[in-house]
Amino acid sequence: MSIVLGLNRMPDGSEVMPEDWGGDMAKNRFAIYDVDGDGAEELLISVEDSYMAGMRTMIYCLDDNFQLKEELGIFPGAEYYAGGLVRAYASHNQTHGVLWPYSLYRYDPVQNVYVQFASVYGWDKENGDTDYNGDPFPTAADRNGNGSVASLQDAEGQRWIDDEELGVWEAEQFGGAEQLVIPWQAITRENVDALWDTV
Ligand SMILES: [Ca+2]
Ligand SMILES: [Ca+2]
Repeated sequence: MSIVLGLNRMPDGSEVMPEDWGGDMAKNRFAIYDVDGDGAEELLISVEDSYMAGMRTMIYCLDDNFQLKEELGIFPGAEYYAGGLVRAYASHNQTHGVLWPYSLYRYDPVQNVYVQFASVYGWDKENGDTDYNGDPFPTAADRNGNGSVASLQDAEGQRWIDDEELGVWEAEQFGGAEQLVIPWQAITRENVDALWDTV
């Protein structure tokens, strides 16, 4: 964390904030927390003061050689759940849906990384009758007839489901898992120095 703060470098050597950005490091956040539920703490670094394309939340663990290993890199603003589930929202919504597109990740303890297993976006017919490929609104999937459906992409491929079915599917994925409260702290000298008192 001293390197992130003092040298503006992420663990992979890339700049935390672009040099010409003139950002405020204290607007970025970090946390030490067992977010994946494997019993060991991870280092989370969330770069939020940057260009859109540079905004990212990274999760690192310590590998067997005490090197930081990347478990996940996503856009900031994700939700973290018990059992190693993450709902990562997309940086932009370029769909016809009010539903903000997101991907679901699950921690894989064998590979020691998060693996994306589903992605979702919505389509509200009132925002467009055809998609960007010119395909028509999938009326057959709109079972409740309210003009809203969702695209679900997972191991079974892509399919359209009703917006109500999405809620059922989501409940199955999460299984009532509790949303975690990540103890984020601003990346400041004071907070980083305080780490030495806790290790
Ligand atoms: Ca962990
Ligand atoms: Ca519907």
